[in-house]
Amino acid sequence: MSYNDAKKKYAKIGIDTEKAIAELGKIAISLHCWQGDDVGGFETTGGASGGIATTGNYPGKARTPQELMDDLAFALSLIPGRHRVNLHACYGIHEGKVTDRDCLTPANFEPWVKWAKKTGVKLDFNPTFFSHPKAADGLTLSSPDPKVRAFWVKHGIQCLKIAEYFAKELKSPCAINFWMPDGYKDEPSDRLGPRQRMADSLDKIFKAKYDKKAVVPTLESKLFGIGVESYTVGSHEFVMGYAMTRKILALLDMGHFHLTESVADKISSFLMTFGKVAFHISRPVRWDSDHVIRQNDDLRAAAQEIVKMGPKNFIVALDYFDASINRVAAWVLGMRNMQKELLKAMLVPWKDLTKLQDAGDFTAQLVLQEEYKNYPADEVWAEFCRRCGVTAGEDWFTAVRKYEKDVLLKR
Ligand code: RNT
Ligand code: ZN
Repeated sequence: MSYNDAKKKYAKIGIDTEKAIAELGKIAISLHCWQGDDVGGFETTGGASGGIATTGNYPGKARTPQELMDDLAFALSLIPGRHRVNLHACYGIHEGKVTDRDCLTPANFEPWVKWAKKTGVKLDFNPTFFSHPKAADGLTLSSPDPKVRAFWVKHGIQCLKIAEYFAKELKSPCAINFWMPDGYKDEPSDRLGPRQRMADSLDKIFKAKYDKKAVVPTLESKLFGIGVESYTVGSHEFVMGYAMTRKILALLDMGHFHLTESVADKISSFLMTFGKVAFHISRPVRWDSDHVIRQNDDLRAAAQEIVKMGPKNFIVALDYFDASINRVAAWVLGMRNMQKELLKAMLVPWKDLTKLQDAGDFTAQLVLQEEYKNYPADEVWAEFCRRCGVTAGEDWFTAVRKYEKDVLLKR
C-alpha cells in the first residue's frame, strides 16, 4: 500500500493524515544523555548509585564529553524531527579538578550549549542527587544532617541557574527535573520527619531567584529503589502534595509505580490538577528496570492520552538505560518507538469512539478500537520519515552497525 492509499483509507474514518504528519513534526522529545554511558557522567568512574543500576557491559560506551556528544549527534541524525537533549548535572565538563556539585556553574556547561546550538537541539536539565559521597547513605535533601542538606540545597540552586542559562542561550524554556533517591532499606521509625525535611529543603531551593518563564521545575516520585525498598521519601503522595501546594509540576515516571497500575490512567487527573504533565517514558520489567521502551500496550496507552489531551501540554522525556546492547541503537529505537506510538494515537478517531462510549455501545467501541489497530499507520510513518529525510524502516540500524564498527568498537 502506498501513502496515498493509506491517506484515503484514513480519510474514510475522518482522519487527516497530513495533519497528523504536521502535528508529529511539532513534538520535541527530550532525549536522555545518560543512556550513552550507563548513567556514568564525567566526575568519577564509579558508575551510577542511589537506587538505580545499569546492567550489561556492551562495548563502546562514551567515555568523554566529545564521545557522548558525537554519539548523541549521530543518534539524532537517525531520528525524524527536531528534539531536545536532557542533561544531568554529573555531565558537567571540568578542566582539571572536578568542581563539586554545590559549586557547579553555567561555565561547566558551556561546551554543551555550544554543541546544542551547532546540533540544533534545545536542552533540559536535572540536578544529580546520586553517585556522590554525600549521597552514599541514601539521604540528600532529607538527611538528618543539616550540613548534608545544605550541600544539596546549594546544588539545587546552582542547577536552577544552569537551567536558566540553557533557556536563555537556546531561547527555549528548560525543564529541570528533581529526583532524589532518599529512602530507607528497612522500615523507618519516623516517616514524617524525612518528608518534612525534604519539603523544607525543596522550599529553600525554589525560594532562589530564577526566571519562572524560562525554567520549569518538575518533581519526580518513586515507589522504591534498590537498597531503599521499605520507604521512599519522595513518594507519589509526597510529590502530588508538594507540587500542588507549591505550584510546580509533578513528573510521572512509567517505572515508578506498582506494575499493575496504569500510569496512562493517571494522566487525565494530573492534567486537571496541574494543567501540564511531565513524563519519563521508561519500561519496567518486573521492577523499575529501565529497559528500552518498546511499542507495547503501556507505551501505546500513554501516547494515546498525550495525543488526546494535547501534546503541547506535556513534557515528554525518555528515561531508560540498558548497558547490554548498543547504546546508540537504544536511543534511536526508543525515540522512534515513542514517535510511532504518538503517530498511531493521532490516527484514531477518538471523537467517534467517545460517542460510542457515551452512548453505552461498548461492543462497537471494543470492535473499532481493535480494528483501528490494523490500519496502515506504517505508511504514514514512512511518509513522515521521508519528509524528514530519515530512513523509515530498519535500515537505520545498518548505519548504527557501521558506526559501531568505525567508531564505538575502537574505543
Ligand atoms: C530514577 C529516576 C530518575 C533517573 C534519572 C537518571 O529512578 O527515574 O529519573 O532515572 O534521573
Ligand atoms: Zn525517571
